[in-house]
Amino acid sequence: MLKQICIVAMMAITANVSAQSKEAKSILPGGNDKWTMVWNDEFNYSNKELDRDWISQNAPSGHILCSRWRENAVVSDGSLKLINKKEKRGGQEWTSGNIWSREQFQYGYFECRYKYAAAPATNNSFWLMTQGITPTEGKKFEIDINEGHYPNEVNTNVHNWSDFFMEGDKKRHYSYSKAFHFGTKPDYNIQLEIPITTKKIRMISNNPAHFNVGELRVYNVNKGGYPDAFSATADKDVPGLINYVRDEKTQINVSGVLKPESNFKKENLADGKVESRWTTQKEGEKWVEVEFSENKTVGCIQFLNGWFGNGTWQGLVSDYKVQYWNGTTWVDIATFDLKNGAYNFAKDYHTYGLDWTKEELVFYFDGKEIRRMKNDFCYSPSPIWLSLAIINWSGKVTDALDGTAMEVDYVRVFKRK
Ligand SMILES: [Ca+2]
Ligand SMILES: [Ca+2]
Repeated sequence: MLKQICIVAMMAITANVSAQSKEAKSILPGGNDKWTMVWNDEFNYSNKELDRDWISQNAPSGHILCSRWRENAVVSDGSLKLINKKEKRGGQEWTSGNIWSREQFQYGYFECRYKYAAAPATNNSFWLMTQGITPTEGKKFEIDINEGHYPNEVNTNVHNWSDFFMEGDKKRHYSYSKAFHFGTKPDYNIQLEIPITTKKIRMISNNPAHFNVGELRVYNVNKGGYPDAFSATADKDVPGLINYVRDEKTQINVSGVLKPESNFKKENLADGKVESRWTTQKEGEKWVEVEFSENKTVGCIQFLNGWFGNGTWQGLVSDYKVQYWNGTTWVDIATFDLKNGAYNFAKDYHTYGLDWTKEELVFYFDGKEIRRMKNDFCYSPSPIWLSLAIINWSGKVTDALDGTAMEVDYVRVFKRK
């Protein structure tokens, strides 16, 4: 009898070990041996068991474009799916999912492995926010470990929800945000190994939101080389350079302008100033085409996109093609599409982490530190929140959202040994 029990127990242990070994391993700050896991959810259970450790919103949400319901949070095949649906409910046009843990946590390393919903206009969030308590020390707070925007954006924010100030007639709270646009950059420097001769060059993009271009430069074949794309004096930096876009006989045509009455006009593309920009229209394909008065032989094309604010580059283009006209058709010179590369966060799982101590808040992406700040007021226990939202500040809301899901492999909480 005893022997039988032992065998059953051993089998149970073996089964448990093999189930665990299928889970992805955490990568913890300073090495995994410094930490002990104190809470986790791997979502290895049936959908109805979700309610044991989590509470779901079941109501409209005035601040976003969807109501959120338990039906939109589904556990299956080892993961939690928060699902966007195009359906009228709670007075809103869309539904989605939002859950928070019954347990509250204070300090430790918080890690979540998830994929974004694969469409623009979504907020894919793993976050902490005080709820149901009035802090005895510090403030009511929100720490967004990541408010993820498809395909490549990570947004970290810390909000103070206790103190407010007036900005004109608007009541504002204090917040400290930093965004990361992985896989994109402001400066593109396309040097051609084999020069091309053409009358027309264009840059086209299906970027979901509007974007801007500070300068578009098309240079001759130049023995002396080419300037740094960021240089404020780029066109004069290297002897022998000719920027054909700035030739007065060159025509520039664009797909549109965000605000025609504003100063974001196409002429800014070739005024020699990196800080003056052409801003595209919001919708549809965006393009700029330059036509020379006669055939030119081109050795290098440069452009600058985005704008610098909050200590980081913002609004960087997610895809582009630079092409030339060969007399019959457009031919690619250089192409880029974030969706096809390593920085499409809807395609593969990534981990988002926070090392929260009384002294500091340190944010991690795939086990690497991306942001470190002093902790001035986040001293109270908080639930863990997993939330998907449809929003109007990260691209256009389209029917492509219907059925997309934020998929969570696990949430884990660790304490320092
Ligand atoms: Ca400019
Ligand atoms: Ca899992």
